Amino acid sequence: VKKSNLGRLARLALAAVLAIALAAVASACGEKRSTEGAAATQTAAADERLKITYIPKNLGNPYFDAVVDGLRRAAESENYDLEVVGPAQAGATDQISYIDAAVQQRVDAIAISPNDPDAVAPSLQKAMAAGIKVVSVNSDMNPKGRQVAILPTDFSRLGAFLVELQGSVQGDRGKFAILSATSTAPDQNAWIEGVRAELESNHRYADLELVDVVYGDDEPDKSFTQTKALLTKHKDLQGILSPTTVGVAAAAQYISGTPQKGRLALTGLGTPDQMRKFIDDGTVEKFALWDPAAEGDIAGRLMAGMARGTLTGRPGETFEGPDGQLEITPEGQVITGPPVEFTKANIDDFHF
Ligand code: RAM
Repeated sequence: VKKSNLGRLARLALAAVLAIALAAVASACGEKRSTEGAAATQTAAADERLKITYIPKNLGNPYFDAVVDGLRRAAESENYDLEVVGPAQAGATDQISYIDAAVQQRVDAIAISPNDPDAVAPSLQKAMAAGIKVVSVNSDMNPKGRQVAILPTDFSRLGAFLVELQGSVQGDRGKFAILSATSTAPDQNAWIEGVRAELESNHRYADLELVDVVYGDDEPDKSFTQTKALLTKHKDLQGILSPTTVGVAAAAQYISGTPQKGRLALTGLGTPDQMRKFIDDGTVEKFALWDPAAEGDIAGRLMAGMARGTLTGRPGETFEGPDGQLEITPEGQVITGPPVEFTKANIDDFHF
């Protein structure tokens, strides 16, 4: 064998070894891919304990703690372990690393309260491609990123509801501003749009004027400062509507220490536990919310059913919720329930 042939043989041998190695890697990948593919259609056994991850907008917000209570309630009957992870702040891209980590851990399902309708969608698409069930909780998002969206209430009616609430505390007239959460929050933005539509279309509110929308980012300090700034900027402001539990509590905190207490018409969506003292001291006459735990409970039942293959998560499907039958709408949404108004008369009946 000539030297040159030796070299050629060596190269051939190396190529063969490489080919075998590559084939092995490819087959391993193929196996992995087919496992994933199988997971995408196959389901967990009826008695298997599932792993579910919930990613709230941010940690430390009592509203999402109540959603977690509902998810934990469902965990008992649905037999799953729940992990709650999320960012400290509710920025548009802050949840992505938590989604990716849940995919790495091969959880059975992910529930997320998205901080942005699109930013989280690509990571959630990867999760679904790996066979993980994905539901959006508290708002919808880009439908490519989720299978079902659990809405806390009927979004098509909430705008009118909030205007009626605001109108009722300021006599359907005068200027008011909105103190929202983050500027990208899909739930908040849908509701603000609904408020504007109602103001424009309903003659009853011809004298009620929305003059500003500001963002407290669901941070108490920033929401407090934004309230103060609103009152400085608009000397004739008569009301503030804050459709976020963090915002309305922080605004009440600020207003309660000013001569505007009891005069400025402040209302919004708050938790009874955070707002009780402001109802008691007259800073707020009334506010509203639904039961955040109910949507957590619904999400838990739905995800477990989808992971076990007893539910598909497709439009038109019905399933048993905590308070009766629920149906997935043609848009792939599940609507939890109507809002409740809280006043001095009933607030002590509610604890969350
Ligand atoms: C806040 C969040 C959430 C909203 C509730 C009412 O905690 O911003 O988006 O639904 O309040």
